[in-house]
Amino acid sequence: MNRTFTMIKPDAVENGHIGAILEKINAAGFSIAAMKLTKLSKSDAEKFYEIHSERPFYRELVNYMSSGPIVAAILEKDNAVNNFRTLIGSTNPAEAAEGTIRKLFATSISANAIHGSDSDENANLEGEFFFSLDERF
Ligand code: IDP
Ligand code: MG
Repeated sequence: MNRTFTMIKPDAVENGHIGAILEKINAAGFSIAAMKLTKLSKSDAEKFYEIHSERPFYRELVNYMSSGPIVAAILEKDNAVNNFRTLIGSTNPAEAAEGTIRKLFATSISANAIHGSDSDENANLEGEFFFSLDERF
C-alpha cells in the first residue's frame, strides 16, 4: 500500500462538493489515513506552493488557496500517487477526462477543486505539513 496527499480546495468546499468528492475517492478504492477541515494562512500557502514561487500564477494561487476552508487528507491505496492523479484529471478542467473529479467539480484552471501529490516524496512531505504523527493512522 502507498499513500498520497490531497486537499479539497476552497472552490469545491464553498460549492458544497465535499461529500460528492469523498464519495468518488471511496468508490475508487482509497482509504483515509488522516483528514481535517482547516484553512491555510497566506504564509502557509506560500510555503506549501514554494516550488511554484517563480511561476506567473503563484500570487493568484496563494491568494486563492488561503481564501477559505479546505479539506486536507492522506489517502492510501496501491500506487496511490498515480492512481489519484488519474482520478482527479488534468490541471485544467477544460482538458480533464470525463468522470474525473476536476471535470465534474472544478471551476477554472486555478480553482480546480482538488490537489493531488505528484510523487511519493512530495506525498510524504505534504502529509507531514498538515498532520502530526498522532493524527495519521
Ligand atoms: P497540479 O495541481 O495538477 O499538480 P501544478 O502545475 O502543480 O498542477 O499547479 C499547482 C496548482 O496551481 C494547480 O492545481 C492550479 O490550482 C494552479 N495553477 C496551475 N497552472 C495554473 C495557471 O496556468 N493559471 C492559474 N493557476 C494555475
Ligand atoms: Mg502539482
